[in-house]
Amino acid sequence: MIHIAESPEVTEARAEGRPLVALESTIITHGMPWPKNLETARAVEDAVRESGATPATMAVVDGKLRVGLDAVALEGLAQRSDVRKLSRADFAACLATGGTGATTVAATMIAARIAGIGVFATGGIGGVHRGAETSFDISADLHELAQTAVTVVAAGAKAILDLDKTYEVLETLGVPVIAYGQDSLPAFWSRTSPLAAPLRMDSAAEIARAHAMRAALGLPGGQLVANPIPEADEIPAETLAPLIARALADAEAEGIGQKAVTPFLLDRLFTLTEGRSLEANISLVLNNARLAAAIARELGAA
Ligand code: PSU
Repeated sequence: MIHIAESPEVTEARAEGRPLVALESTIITHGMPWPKNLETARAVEDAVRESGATPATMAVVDGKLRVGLDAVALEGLAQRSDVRKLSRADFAACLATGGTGATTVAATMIAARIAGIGVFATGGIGGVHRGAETSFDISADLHELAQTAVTVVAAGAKAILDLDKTYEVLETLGVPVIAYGQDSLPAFWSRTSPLAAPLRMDSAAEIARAHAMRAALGLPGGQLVANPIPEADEIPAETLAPLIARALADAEAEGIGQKAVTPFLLDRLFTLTEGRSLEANISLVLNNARLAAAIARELGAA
């Protein structure tokens, strides 16, 4: 039996048939430093509300799946340093053993499916790490996109990754990758990349119709919507490239591996960009939350 605890806001929205947007919690516990993590989590929820949908931030707290976190739970999670980072492999174990963990993209997709929520906003998905040909480090987020029917709005895959290989794997897995409003794929902190987008859509309504069509066809798996960061907040790829190279070299020198890699690299880039990478990250998550809310509103009509 899964213990699910829904926030009153989510229960009310569901009862009234209003649109819901799932949000993850790993970005809060492992992706941003305190207290910006809490401020951002609140601002992202508000962005969803202002765009006409209800936020459902997902987490596992003391063995219960929380669908929507109240103010106390959100703050508690943001302040704790002992929270696990949950993906598909350890989600059930955490629930079964009464543990507490934050949900990654993969685990949030599973939670959204259980809660009957079709769309989810995050910053950037995990993907194929650079050097994966020897380390085999590939995020479970990619396989989840292939299996779980949730539309994920992100600013693409994080640029610390090997973007070419990440999108190759998504293609192999049959995951639709849709660039929003442009022909190239965005690269998280930067609006564009040299990679052409496999699909382009210019409205939330089209994305919602494509989501519904996949369901009608009986296709498992979700869609990745790659939404470029707002222009004013982007960091040009040329500025970032040497800093990413340095952060990667530091990770290798310090022997950082597995689940610790992404949080380590994000933290190193925060220092190397003197905080600019965090401001960009916040801006893109807010932007994704607004688009996800627009898609959620359309999903009701699709
Ligand atoms: N988006 C962000 N910051 C983050 C993440 C997403 O802006 O920290 C998290 C998500 O939870 C994603 C995880 O699933 O990073 C990827 O981790 P890994 O590379 O270890 O799979």
